[in-house]
Amino acid sequence: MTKEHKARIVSRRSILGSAAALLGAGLVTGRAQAASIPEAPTMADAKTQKPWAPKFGRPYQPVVTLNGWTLPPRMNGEWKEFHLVAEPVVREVAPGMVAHLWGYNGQSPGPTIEAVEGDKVRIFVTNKLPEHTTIHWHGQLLPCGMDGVGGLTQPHIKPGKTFVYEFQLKKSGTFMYHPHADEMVQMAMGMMGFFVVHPRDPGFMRVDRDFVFLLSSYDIDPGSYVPRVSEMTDFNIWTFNTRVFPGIDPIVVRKDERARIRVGNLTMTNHPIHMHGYDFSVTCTDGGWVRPEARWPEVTIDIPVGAMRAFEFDAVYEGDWAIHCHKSHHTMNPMGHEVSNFIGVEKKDVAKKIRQLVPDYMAMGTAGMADMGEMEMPLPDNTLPMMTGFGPFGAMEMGGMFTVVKVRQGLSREDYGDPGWFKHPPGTVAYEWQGESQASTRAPPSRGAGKSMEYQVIKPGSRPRGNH
Ligand SMILES: [Cu+2]
Repeated sequence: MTKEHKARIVSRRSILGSAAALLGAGLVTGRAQAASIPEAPTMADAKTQKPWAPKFGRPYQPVVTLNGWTLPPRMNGEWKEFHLVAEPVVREVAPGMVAHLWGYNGQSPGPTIEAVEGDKVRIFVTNKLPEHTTIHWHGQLLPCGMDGVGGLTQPHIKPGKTFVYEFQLKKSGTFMYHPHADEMVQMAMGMMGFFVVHPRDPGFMRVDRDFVFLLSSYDIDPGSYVPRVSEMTDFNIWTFNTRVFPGIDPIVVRKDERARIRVGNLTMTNHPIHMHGYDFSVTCTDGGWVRPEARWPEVTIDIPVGAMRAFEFDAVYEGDWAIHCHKSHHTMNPMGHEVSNFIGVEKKDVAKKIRQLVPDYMAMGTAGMADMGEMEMPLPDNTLPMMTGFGPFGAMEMGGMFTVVKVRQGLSREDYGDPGWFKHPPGTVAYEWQGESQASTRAPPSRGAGKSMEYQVIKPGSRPRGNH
């Protein structure tokens, strides 16, 4: 555990009381009763924590959870033990707005569980919610009775009780966890987490940086704190790990490293995740790794509901590359969802009249909505601006499911901190046209750190190089 990780993780002993008190609840039986329940560390900080792996067990390259953290296990004989506490949490969705959700160990999403193929895991689940719950280990191959479907494969975990799940990890890959009890409410309230199983051979599918995040959505009315759980289609908060841009940390990659991004979708709709600047290979689904000959290239990967996709790229192009959901309403924050279209309508006089009745009234711009990105609108308490995020060139007009992949030369291997905005090499930024004389003095634009791109000249009748 790094010092930082340790400092941010809060011991729960003082909150939960002794393990003995929990054992007194009478639900932890048999093999587990011989030992005490492991600590259930908690986290209040919404910043991305550095990758972390325990000193014991098989070695692996840990993942980085975007605006999240990894749950430390403990070793008990041959079992790797974890303790998740299902409980109400307060999550900062972005500076200026908090949501009152349900999650695990102080956060929504819950901490990422990491272990290694072949590990025997024992996961204690304590229910501190006002209603019953279970946990389903989405994608894992396990005994049916460990599958976590309330009523079908186990009794529900009643409030105040602790259940134990025990299984051996059959295969490496990317999995999720979430309740299989009152799902409509519990998932709409933010109960979910990532479960990464690393390969037994640390050289298999090895990458230098490995990022994970979940897609989740909420319906929180401007000015309120708790999601409406009866909503089926009309959500207004679209998140990466229950954060919205500009509250989402950048994905920082050292130039020439190989990077993997794993995305799971626990919303009620699909999300086409688009990354700029690169083509990438889809290398893993929640069903397992994709064989090399079966991988396919993409610049946008559609993530279906209840599924996970991982893609990889060699970070050869420096820059600040946007990564976002391509459904444009998913890169908007709440105020964007009930705006009428006034393009082409001269509405100054109308707005003046409405403002006499509704003092804070502001209509969508006559030319579009871009002018709102720079406007400081009067907003109710605990509400995100509609479109936010300022870059080095002005307002980005992006919220929701959006962040930036920052590829930089000269970072240290452990450095995941925000390196600031990209310094573009001269002659590589789009510019305002100022007439013919200016054009003749400019060098042709190049991409990346001063290295010219190779252009292919295709003559009529010839076949382009590399055409399959
Ligand atoms: Cu989307």
